[in-house]
Formats: sequence, C-alpha cells, structure tokens
Amino acid sequence: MMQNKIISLDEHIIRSQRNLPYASGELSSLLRDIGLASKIVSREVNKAGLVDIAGRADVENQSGDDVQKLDMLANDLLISCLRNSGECCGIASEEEEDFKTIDTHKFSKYVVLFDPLDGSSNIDVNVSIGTIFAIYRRKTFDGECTKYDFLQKGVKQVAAGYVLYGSSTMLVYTTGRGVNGFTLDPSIGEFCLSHPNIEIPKSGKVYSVNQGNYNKYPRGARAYIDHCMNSGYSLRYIGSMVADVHRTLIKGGIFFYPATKSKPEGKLRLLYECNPLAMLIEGAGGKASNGRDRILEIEPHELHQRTPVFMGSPEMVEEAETYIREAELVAT
Ligand code: AHM
Ligand code: MG
Repeated sequence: MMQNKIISLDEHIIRSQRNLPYASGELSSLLRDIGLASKIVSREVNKAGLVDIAGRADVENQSGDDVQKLDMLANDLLISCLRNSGECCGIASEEEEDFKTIDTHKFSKYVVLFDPLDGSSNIDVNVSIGTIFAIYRRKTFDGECTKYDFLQKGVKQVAAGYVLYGSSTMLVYTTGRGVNGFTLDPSIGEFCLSHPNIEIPKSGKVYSVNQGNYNKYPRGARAYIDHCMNSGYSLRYIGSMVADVHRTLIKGGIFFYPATKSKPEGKLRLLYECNPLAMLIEGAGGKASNGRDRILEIEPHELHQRTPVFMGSPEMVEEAETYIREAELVAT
C-alpha cells in the first residue's frame, strides 16, 4: 500500500515560495527560524513540570543559575533565534516595553512582532498556551528600523501564525494564500502538514468569552451573550486566546473579549494578538472585528495598543455586530 507522503513545514514553506515570482527567500527563512524557535519553546513547555521552572522567576536552579520564568524564556529564545537568523531588522514583543533593532541586520526587509507565550495564567496549571507571531515588511528603506515600521495596520502583514502547545504542538500559519496547520512529530522533531487549507465553518454553536465579566461588558456584548444563552449555544473558555481561537478556527464558533468598565479599550493587544489571529481567521474565511470595524483596518498608534475583539465564524461575528449596533442605536 502506498503511504501518504509526509510534508514537513520546511518543505511546505519552500514549495509555497516557489509560487511567488519575486520571493527572495528571506520570508521563508524567517518562517523556518520561527518554527525552529517554537520547537525549543515546545520542549521547554513540555518539561516545565519536571524541572519546576514554570512560573518561578526568582529562584535558582541546582547549578546556582537564575531560573527564568517560562514566558521570559520563550521571549529570549525567540529574540535570539531571530537575531541569529539575519532575516529581520527588528522585533517587538508583548513582553518588552519597546521594540528592539537588530543592528547587524539593519538592511533586512522584515520586522517581526510576537507574543512569546500567550495565556500566561495557564502556564502553571498545564493548560494549553501558545506563541503568536506577525511579520511585516518594514516601511522605512534603510538604516535602523523605527517604531513606524511596527505601527502598521494588520492588512499589511505578510505572514502570521501561532504555535499551540497543547495535547500536541501545532503550528498554524498563513502568508495570505490559505491557512495551513502542522503537527509536531516529536519522534522526528518535524512539524508535519496535518491540517491543509483550513476553512472555518460559516457558523457554529460555541461561544467563547469570560462570562464572569458579564456585568462589566457594554450593553451590546451583554445582549449578544444573552442571545447565545437563549439559543442553547455551548460556552467554552480556556483563557488562552491562542487556544480558544484555535478551537474556533477548526470547529467554528466565536471568540470575543469586549471592552469592560475597567478596560474600556479591551484587554487584548492589537499588534501581538489580535492582528495575527485576525489574518488567520480571515484567511480561513472567517471575520474579525472590534464590534464595529475590521480588526485588520485599525490604525495602530502605540505598540501595546489594546482593542475589543470578536472573531470566528462569519455569520456569528456578523450577528454579534448587529447586537452591538442595535445597542448603540438605543443609547443615542
Ligand atoms: P497574556 O498575554 O498575559 O497571557 O493575556 C492574554 C490572555 C489571553 O490569552 C486570554 O484570552 C485572556 O488573556 C484571558 O483573560 P481573562 O483571564 O481576563 O479572561
Ligand atoms: Mg497574550
């Protein structure tokens, strides 16, 4: 019997690059470097319980070295892989206050933004967490990159993806031509294509929101939650955006984090979390909005800007937008 051919992430990236007439290979190398960094993060996440490094920032390990918190470790690993790769001229991380230039590669075309380990409240309790990344072409032409190279609308992303450290480790990415998912086979250390051309279901029956905040949400979001409950939808909320969005992408449904009274801008970060996941959701046929406007069209003004977010199956996001619009009409 003929066995199906295994397609590795590296092979997939090279094949896809062949379809782009002017590709220079830099973007492909960058994606492969992120894949490599995420394999190391995956190894560390998997042994976190064993070596007791999760969530402990100020303790020493047996050899007397400082032991890093897992999210800082992931941050440093990604930065050093990207520094060594030579394919990007700057990075910005959710864990860093400001962006970093990579002086040795200041003529590279790309900048990379990432949330090194999303779902921090789940790190210590063995629940799925993930790395989210976005790649943009720089706006300035030469010299060191500047803040404006990072402050670009999500529509300008040339690639985006995430790595989910769950019951298995998966990498899902897009360069704007389809969304593909790869599962890490630990026995050979390769991401293998397991979910080709992901398409999100048009509608679903699962909603994902921190319902404990119900009383703090604006009227429109509350009305939509009431609608979900009255329609008999199931509530699923992991509390790691990357894991909740992954389920939504594969099974359909809606994930949302509205504004709250204490966080009128919402909680989730536009550049590190919402834009890359919005590119994937849209690439798979879904929708991503702040309740009114498309996430990918929001003009960023600062690196750590936050936004309310509603993303998932297109019909459900449109329905949520309708509830929000109607609530605003009543209020005016
Ligand atoms: P983090 O980047 O510090 O992990 O915070 C982002 C996380 C998301 O992954 C998740 O959707 C959200 O915060 C959960 O927040 P809450 O606990 O308020 O529901
Ligand atoms: Mg996060």
